[in-house]
Amino acid sequence: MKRILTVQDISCVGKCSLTVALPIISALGVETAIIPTAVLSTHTMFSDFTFHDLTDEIVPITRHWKNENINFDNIYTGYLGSIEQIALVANLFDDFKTNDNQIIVDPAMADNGKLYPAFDETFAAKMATLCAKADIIIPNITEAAFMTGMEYKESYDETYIKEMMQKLAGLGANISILSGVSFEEGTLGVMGYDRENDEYYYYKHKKIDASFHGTGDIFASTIVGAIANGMTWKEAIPIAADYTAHCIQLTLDDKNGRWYGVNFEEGIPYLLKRMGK
Ligand code: PXL
Repeated sequence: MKRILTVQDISCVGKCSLTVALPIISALGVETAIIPTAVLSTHTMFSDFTFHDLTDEIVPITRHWKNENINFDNIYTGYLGSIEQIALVANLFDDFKTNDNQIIVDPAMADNGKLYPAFDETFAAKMATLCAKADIIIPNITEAAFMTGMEYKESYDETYIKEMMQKLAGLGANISILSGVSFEEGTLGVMGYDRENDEYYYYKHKKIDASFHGTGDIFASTIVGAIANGMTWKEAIPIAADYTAHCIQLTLDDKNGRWYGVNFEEGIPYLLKRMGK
């Protein structure tokens, strides 16, 4: 069995970060070790959320693992609680990188043109330095704009997106996977770029007109689970994009739902089928 490590917060209610990554990656048959970066009562789109920082735990946890010779087939980071945590996670990458494993960074910090409440531009610049240490990065367009210094646009053409892919590649990771890319009304997709082979790959599906929290985490977790299962990034993209869209549709279909995130749970059988499991 493959073992990955994911480093992100626990939002106790809200269906994002670890409460999404753990079940999805585990369902794909991959052992999922965690480092919780913080415990929050809810994600930060609620008001008055509590926040308990766990920065001080990161070094003791990783030191223990080093002593036990524990290693990981992939290391996947998401929402990090502070600039200090970014520096500690960069050290963690140095400690646990091998010739065979891949580091995957979702710079979860912004959406719809805006940084999440806890972050500022200094944080975004520091996150760009973490992306430099990754093999694969999975930003959305807002996060990419903050990290590349490009203007955030809601309507754009292929030239804008390709420039963004080049600038993302310039941060240092070999594979960049940009979510939320739409070139025409009614469709939404994902643009991937492989720097080594100078190769673009675009995948699109029907756009569902609804926006929910945690969908970026579902998308990134599925990419990680698929890659841990031996898929290439290009094989992983359609499955992750379609599964995310499927979960959004399931959420909309349940008229009585009290949704804080999307219904990824009832979509798991679909995901397993798509994975050939
Ligand atoms: O889904 C990203 C995310 C993760 N963790 C926390 C968040 C968010 C988005 O708002 O607030 C705490």
